[in-house]
Amino acid sequence: MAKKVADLLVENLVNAGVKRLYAVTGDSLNPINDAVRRDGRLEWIHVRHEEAGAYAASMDAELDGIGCCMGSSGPGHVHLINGLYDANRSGNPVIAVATTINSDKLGMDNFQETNIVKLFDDCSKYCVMANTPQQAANAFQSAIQHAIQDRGVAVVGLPGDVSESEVEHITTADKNFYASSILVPGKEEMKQLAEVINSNKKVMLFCGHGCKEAQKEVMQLSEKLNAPMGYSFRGKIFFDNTSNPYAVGLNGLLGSQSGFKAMQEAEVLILLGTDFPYTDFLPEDNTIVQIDDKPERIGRRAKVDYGYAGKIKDTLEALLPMLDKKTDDGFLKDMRKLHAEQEEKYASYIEAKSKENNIHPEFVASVIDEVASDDAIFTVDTGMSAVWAARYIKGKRNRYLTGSFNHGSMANAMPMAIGAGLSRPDRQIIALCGDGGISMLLGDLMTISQYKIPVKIIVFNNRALGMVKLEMLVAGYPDWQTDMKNPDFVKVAEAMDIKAWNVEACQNVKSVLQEAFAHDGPALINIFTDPDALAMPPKVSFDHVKGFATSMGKLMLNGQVAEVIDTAKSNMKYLKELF
Ligand SMILES: Cc1ncc(C[n+]2csc(CCOP(=O)(O)OP(=O)(O)O)c2C)c(N)n1
Ligand SMILES: [Mg+2]
Repeated sequence: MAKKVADLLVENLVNAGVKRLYAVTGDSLNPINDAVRRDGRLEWIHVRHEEAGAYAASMDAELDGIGCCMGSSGPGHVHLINGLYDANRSGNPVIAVATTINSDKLGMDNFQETNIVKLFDDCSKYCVMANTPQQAANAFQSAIQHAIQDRGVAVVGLPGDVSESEVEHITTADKNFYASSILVPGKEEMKQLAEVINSNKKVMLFCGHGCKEAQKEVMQLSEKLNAPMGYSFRGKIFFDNTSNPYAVGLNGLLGSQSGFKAMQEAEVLILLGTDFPYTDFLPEDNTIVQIDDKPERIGRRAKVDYGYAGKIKDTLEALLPMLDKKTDDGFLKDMRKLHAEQEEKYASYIEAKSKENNIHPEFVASVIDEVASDDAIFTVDTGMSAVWAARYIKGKRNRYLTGSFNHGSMANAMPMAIGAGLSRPDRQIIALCGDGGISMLLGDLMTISQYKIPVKIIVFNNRALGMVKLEMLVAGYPDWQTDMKNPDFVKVAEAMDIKAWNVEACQNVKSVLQEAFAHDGPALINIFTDPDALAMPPKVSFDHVKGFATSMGKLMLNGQVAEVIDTAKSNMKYLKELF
């Protein structure tokens, strides 16, 4: 029986497990809008900016295995780009439907025309232009299958006239397959891996997001080897909890001395499911093992000696019985001691005195950690809130934390919270936003309001692009164009029918957060934080650098500050020593 292409698309999406899509309707997207409405099984979330929709779809995919967003002709789908980059780089299967002008008009620089394949090429794993109804019918199943199996974005370019046309005969499967397999290194490789570990004393594990399904096995490995366990930002929420006796912290720009040192001092460093990009923080002289289910990643960041293709869970299950128990826990104890000192140092930053409207963000983050539920889902903006989350948000029972950790885009936390809120209505969703970040996609607070998504939006309002401010000062630039005049975020939220609170004083942080978290509906908490809070390097006071940069009126490198700036700029060595 003949079927409309738009109806077939809806059917494919439903059969693949898609529950909702994010879009702004219009022109060539209208036939799909109509098909979704008539079918009734997909939820249509009308976002205010398509970029927010792409982030939200990415979050659906991260939590539920698949997500979907759509953009209408030209500017409509161009707006998806940044969120799709983020999804694609995070390994989140997202189907993006970019509808476009009628097929007979394509290729002649017509109104709202883009070259879809060229446009999305760099932010997708698969991109197909459905030029005819039959091609569209074939492309849907294939695009979804690519997104699932290649773990990324698949884009379908779909002219409006094609959507409205009918197809007679469908040759593809009418469903998609979440095909998974056991993935372990070969027999000889497993023997070699066990031998490397058994023949060395000091082993350290460094765990990334690839350990998500292997938390139990990673813990068993640490236990068997008395191995300190470090983690990347994407891996931290699975292991960074106070009851983990092996945790030694993060490494990298947001990391700690213990996370860094353990890596340097281990005889064997095992990188587990991590594509940790900060090569400056990785050691060069010890033996490095890397295991990843995407073997193309092996060796690209570090001087890896042994590389293996395997899922972390499968590989560790097979490996554990092949390993000898290590009884010497000296290395672990030393690193844990260092870790405890580091945690104490972080705790001392919380206690620093806050002035009115200059609440220490470290304190705020620690209170969030304290009052959030044990299975909260946190989304964090790129900027200083990521630093505070890295340091103060702990794993607890079943928490999850995510952000734009690969793409590094601002404004991600609020739209990601939209996706998390819709796909996990049973969980507490907390977005840690910068004031710069929330300003960027502010209109989508209205999406939260319209669909009554009960997320908690916390704005770290430091009236500045704080991270860039710091970055400029450390690099020796006077900070310029980093301050912001902000709207009254509480009034903005209230105008949008979102309950909101201002917090100007330290002593109110906890009670307001508790009240907002208990509120049965969306909430925004605008916290006036210290714009001069210093995240790194920890030994350099912000006033030092600021005084130097501004009072001179021009750059004069001298004394300690010159040394800091010079070294930080040239090779990060100084930063490393500070840790
Ligand atoms: C879309 C985008 N634009 C610019 C940047 C560069 N950048 C990174 S962090 C940052 C400042 C963020 O400011 P804010 O959201 O206020 O957070 P804060 O650091 O002050 O906590 C900027 C401009 C980016 N990462 N992404
Ligand atoms: Mg800011």
